[in-house]
Amino acid sequence: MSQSMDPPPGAGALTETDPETQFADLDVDAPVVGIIMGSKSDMAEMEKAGEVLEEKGIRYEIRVMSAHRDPAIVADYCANARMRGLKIIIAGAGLSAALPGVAAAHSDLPVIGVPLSSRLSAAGGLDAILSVVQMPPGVPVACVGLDNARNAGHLAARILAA
Ligand code: RP5
Repeated sequence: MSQSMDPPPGAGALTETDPETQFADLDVDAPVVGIIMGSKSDMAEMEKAGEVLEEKGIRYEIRVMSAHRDPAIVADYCANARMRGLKIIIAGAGLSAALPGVAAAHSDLPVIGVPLSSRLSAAGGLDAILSVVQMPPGVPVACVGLDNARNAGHLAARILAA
């Protein structure tokens, strides 16, 4: 369907070949948030981020992929995330918790890290907190509290609404 689009003062007119014009009327139901985690054992906590998104009517997908055990899968998923229509990646992991940082290394989307505790955690989960927080300059990860995936869902909703 074509629409008349008057450009704002100083801006060029959108043409029918601009992607914004071509896809403006498509009813797309692709997910906008990707929730990933390092292990199946993280699912019970990470599902809570999905519950928050669902309550707010935000489409998401949820997948298990380990930064250490499936590095190529993580790299592909994150490198293609923007092209697939995702706007935010939520990544949960425990122990050395590399997954959020690796996601931020392979994607320029906002990454929200969820540090998780597990039976092998050192210092009650401080290991994962430090792994998620201590990113090098230029490769940011937003970190929510330990085992607080719900807050990752809330933060994602705020970013999408900003
Ligand atoms: C990380 O190590 C996972 O994120 C999980 O929190 C922790 C334990 O993993 P499993 O031993 O349950 O696979 O990779």
